[in-house]
Amino acid sequence: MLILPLSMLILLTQPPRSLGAEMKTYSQRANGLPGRDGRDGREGPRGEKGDPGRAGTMGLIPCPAKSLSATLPIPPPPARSCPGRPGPSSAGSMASKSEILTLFLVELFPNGRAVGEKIFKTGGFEKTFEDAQQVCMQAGGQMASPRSAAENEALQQLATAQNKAAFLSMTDIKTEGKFTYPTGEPLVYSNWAPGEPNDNGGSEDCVEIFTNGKWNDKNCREQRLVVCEF
Ligand SMILES: [Ca+2]
Ligand SMILES: [Ca+2]
Repeated sequence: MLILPLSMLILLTQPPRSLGAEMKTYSQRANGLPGRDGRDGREGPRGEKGDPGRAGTMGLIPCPAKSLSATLPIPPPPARSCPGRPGPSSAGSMASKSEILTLFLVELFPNGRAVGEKIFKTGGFEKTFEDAQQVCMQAGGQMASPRSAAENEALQQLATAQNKAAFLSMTDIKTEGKFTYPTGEPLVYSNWAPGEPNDNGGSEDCVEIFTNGKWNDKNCREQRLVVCEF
């Protein structure tokens, strides 16, 4: 009879702490899992204006304009880079000379002609021999002195283009009948028209070239087309 009261005594004397812990565990198992995240909220108000950015890098330097580009069909340079300088090779040098020659011939057209190393150019106006001499000298040249058929033909073309006879540099002022260049040297080439020179009226000491290329001695005070040579 003593056993039962003892077991009851043990049961009654269990610490109350363990019973509270068991109840707490039960309580946790009874709650649900955390729910899913909610939807995003509405857009907030506009922020303040930001600071200005840093300075950008320097742009490309524009290509220098080509001379005579306005009169020649030279294509515009590439938009993003400038053409480089001609290289030191012989091919680059020849291309450059060719370009210079083209510009030179364009500059002469239509009032100039290049024959060998000589250049003839007319101002398109007429003057007396003395005035023509001065005009050509002031331009750094002298009056036309054709010394070959090729040079004479170039002068004929200029006279034909202007439809005017032109004065040449030679005269027989010093000795009648003996035509010389301004240097005093006698003629090395001539293309006289039939019956010329005739010193008509005893007063023809200058020379004109007709549009057909033939020469005639003429009075120096007449006015003829000015053609200089350089
Ligand atoms: Ca004469
Ligand atoms: Ca004559």
